[in-house]
Amino acid sequence: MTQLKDKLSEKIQAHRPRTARLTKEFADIVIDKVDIGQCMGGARDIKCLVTDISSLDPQEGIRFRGKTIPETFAALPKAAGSAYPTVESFWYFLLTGEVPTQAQVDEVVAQWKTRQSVPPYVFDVIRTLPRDSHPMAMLSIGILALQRDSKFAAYYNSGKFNKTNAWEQVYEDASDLVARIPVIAAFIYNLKYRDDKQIAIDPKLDMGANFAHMIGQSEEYKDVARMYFILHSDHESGNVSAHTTHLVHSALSDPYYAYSAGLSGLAGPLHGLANQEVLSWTMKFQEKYCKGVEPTKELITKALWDTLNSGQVIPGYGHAVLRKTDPRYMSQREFCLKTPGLKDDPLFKLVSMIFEVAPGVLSEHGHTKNPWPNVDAQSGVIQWYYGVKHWDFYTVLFGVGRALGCMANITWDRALGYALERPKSVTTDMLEKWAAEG
Ligand code: FAM
Repeated sequence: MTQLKDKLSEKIQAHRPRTARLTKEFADIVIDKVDIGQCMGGARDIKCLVTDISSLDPQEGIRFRGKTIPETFAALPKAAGSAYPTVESFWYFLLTGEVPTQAQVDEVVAQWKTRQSVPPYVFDVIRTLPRDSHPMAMLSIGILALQRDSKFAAYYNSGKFNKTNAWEQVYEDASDLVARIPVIAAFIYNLKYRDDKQIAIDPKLDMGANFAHMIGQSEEYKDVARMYFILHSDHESGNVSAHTTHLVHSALSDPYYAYSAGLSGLAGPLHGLANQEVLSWTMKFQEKYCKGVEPTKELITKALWDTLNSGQVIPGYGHAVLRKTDPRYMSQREFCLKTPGLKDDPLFKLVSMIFEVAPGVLSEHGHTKNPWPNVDAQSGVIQWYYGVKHWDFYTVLFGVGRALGCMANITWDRALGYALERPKSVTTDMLEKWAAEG
């Protein structure tokens, strides 16, 4: 047992009586009601999922294990010589809710080194795909290919399956998956955009630093990777990628099946693909409106209206839950403002100008409930500045980070024995009958 698994086991034992009591003694306490609008409108806001990994307040934004983003960054041990924590320290924190000591972080870093080697057949499978396949399809397929090695699936098939201990095998798969996904992502990046010039893992580096190294990036990018993966990790469990992962795992499909499905959801333009769409929108804007002229607020306003009038959404703006500027947006903006060079970068200035104009345009348009920017409105700018200019790769970066939250969630799902998910459907006839009855 590692210190992390030990601590997790202790936390799980302490938590189990709480959920058992809720199920046994309070199952019929009503906490919400469902109206026809929610039934037709994507189950928005219905309180029927449980997670303790993170929680999302519409005004304040995300808290990881009770801590805001600045509190999380301040509390966790930092990578050597860096202002940001290692991803490994964050993983310990997400799983257990406790801030690890440096020794506990070092153990996770060492553990991930033993887990991160990806079987060669996974690379073969990805290599077989047409080179112009979307990198998210490649990533989802790569994760799915790893299913052959699932310890949870092997345990289920062993004939000794025991519900109480099953979480341990989910934890093993989850730990392998989070250690391996950056290696697969770096392979895809090099395959598609660096003429297949692959770079070997550096066993001395933590996860974020090693990812930067593997895609041939600069020293400064190491903190970008750490920050990016942590910020994108979790956003409650009702968003498409987290919910899909939870749903698929609720059928006892192993973590590889579950996260491959989650990644397929993340690849949608209303979800994780928005970060690529933001860059694409901004570049098209420059191309169409700014040939030889500086962007102005008037030009941006015109471009935003043109987009809305053509029936498209403004990517990077709006949110299903948030009702103010996403603190993940602000955290990345602060990174830009404190990074010499980046704060004067023309693309950052343009995105900042869009931030000044878009909320007003969206409010006047009057459709969206939230005219403020979300995480995706800012993230591409940083990648672009550091030379990661293939924006169809941006959602892959999101997917590497989101693995942390999804894997922490399903480890706890199994530990607490959460049920097979099976909401009830109704027909239009039923809804019309209830509508007529008032
Ligand atoms: N531009 C134009 N219209 C928008 C809009 C935007 N950015 N955001 C919402 N709307 C419209 C929406 O299409 C809907 O229109 P209709 O009534 O005509 O169908 C109306 O406003 C009400 O939508 P809502 O209740 O405010 O938002 P939803 O909860 O339905 O959808 C989002 C939430 C995020 C899908 C939506 O705001 C959107 O499409 N945003 C642009 C895409 C984007 O940035 N996605 C990334 C979200 C991010 F946080 C993530 O998951 N990574």
